Amino acid sequence: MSPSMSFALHPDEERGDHHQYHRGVKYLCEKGITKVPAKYILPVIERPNTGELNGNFSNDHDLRLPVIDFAELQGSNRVQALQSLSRACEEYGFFQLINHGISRETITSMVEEGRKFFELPFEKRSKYMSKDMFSPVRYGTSFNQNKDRVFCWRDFLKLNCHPLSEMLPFWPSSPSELREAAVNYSKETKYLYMMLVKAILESLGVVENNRSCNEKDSCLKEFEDGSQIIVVNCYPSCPEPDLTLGMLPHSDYGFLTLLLQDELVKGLQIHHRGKWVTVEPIPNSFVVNVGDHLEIFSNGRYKSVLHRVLVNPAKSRISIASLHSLPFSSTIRPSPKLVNEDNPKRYKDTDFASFMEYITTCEHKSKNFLESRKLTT
Ligand SMILES: O=C(O)CCC(=O)C(=O)O
Repeated sequence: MSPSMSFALHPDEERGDHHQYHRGVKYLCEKGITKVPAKYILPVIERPNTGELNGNFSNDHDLRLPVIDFAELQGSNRVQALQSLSRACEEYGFFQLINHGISRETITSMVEEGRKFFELPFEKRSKYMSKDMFSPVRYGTSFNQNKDRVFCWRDFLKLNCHPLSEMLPFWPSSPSELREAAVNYSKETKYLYMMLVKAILESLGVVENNRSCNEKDSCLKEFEDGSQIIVVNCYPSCPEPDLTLGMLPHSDYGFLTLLLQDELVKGLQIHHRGKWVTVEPIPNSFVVNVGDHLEIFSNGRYKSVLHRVLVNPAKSRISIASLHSLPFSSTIRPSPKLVNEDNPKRYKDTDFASFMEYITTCEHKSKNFLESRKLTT
């Protein structure tokens, strides 16, 4: 029996356009599938455990990412904390942030309301399906469901958060507490992001010290007015997790991503020193990663690193990413302070429109967008 024949779908759903897969993985699971349909089966070379076939076999060991203590960064140990931050962004492109100051209640409510959203009947969730990347709310599946040849084992809810007061009325009104939870979460993660931006600019030597750059300074104004998108990722348990991925290898397009991991179910892997390694979640922390825009801004000093998501045979997993960048209308370029004769400009100027054009015309694979922005010397 072919994998796609392994569960019964209503004849209306067995349409040549693979209509049913656009309803998402949760929907398929609710139908009681026991095998992964062909639409989700990756070519052997791209599967999670392909050994040394493609030279990037999974490591048995979990990776403890560098840990940055936010309290130290904001306190008397700032100089040392900035050095650790800088090393983490150069060597890993990732770090775990502890003592971040966001209340447990804000985090728990966001996770719980996000989870409840995916438990709504499909008809309620599907009201928010949209192809418009700028929509205030977007429910969908895979990575780019209009382009992906093979689908990822993931459904998502994306909430555009900027400007908050204009976006909020469009967000889902059910579950009833979702809007309030997401507003609190977006405000608190934005504050944390701004504090991290200050630290990153300082660690790069773009501003001299903490005091020379506060919210009113023009150097931060563009970041303050920047884009923020909250993505609730839902990865249902998968009957054959070796055949598929929750997310294919990708880098994040923005400046920084603040990622809340499921504390009980691992899944995030980063590509580190030629191997895929699993990130060990630390309770009550954020995984923070450098995005393409920060790699460009830092003229290549900080690295936007490939990551992917494994799925679990027994448990579903929720993660929440808060993606931050400059305004959609801004041009991203290497900071002039980081370009000189010894360190020439390594990336072309870029803008959000060229990224959008890229992802709507190509299958978004690996970090090709960033590669396309590199200047060859
Ligand atoms: O689920 C995760 O841990 C990672 C999610 C992710 O990579 C993303 O949202 O871009």
